[in-house]
Amino acid sequence: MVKMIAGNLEASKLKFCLVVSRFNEMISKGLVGGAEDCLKRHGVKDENVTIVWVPGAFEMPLIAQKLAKNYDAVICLGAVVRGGTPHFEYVASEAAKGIAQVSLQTGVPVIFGVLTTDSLEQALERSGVKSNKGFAAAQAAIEMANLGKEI
Ligand code: INI
Repeated sequence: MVKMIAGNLEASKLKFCLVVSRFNEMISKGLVGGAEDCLKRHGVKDENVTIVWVPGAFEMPLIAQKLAKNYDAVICLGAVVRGGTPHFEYVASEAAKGIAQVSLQTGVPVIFGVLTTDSLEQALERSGVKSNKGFAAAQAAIEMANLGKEI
């Protein structure tokens, strides 16, 4: 018989930290709203959610690393929007690599809720106007936190 394991979405006893980029702050605030909505709807208590603001997505990995041990999952939220220079590539790729590395090093799920878009319009669409990547990131955090305990 096949054994199947999937993380459940029960979150009333879990603790989360949101690491949020102040760069493109309006987008970030939309993502935070989506993440908070998701956590609340899955039973997470207000006192079990901490929000830490960082200057930009590039700074997320270090702060996530310092925080990880105190939480069931860390959710990184922000937006890297393509400009006319290669800066976008460096910031987006270091944020993605760093976040993955922190997750593997600490064993704590660190979720990549960072939009990487070609325009501000695309980022707006994905931070509440049409959909909300923050909500999806929080849901992934709950699932991964529970999956880590179940395996
Ligand atoms: N940081 C972001 O979070 N998003 C961006 O779009 C962005 N761009 O395009 O420059 C950005 N840059 C700042 C970067 O994350 C660092 O804060 C900065 O380089 C200082 O280390």
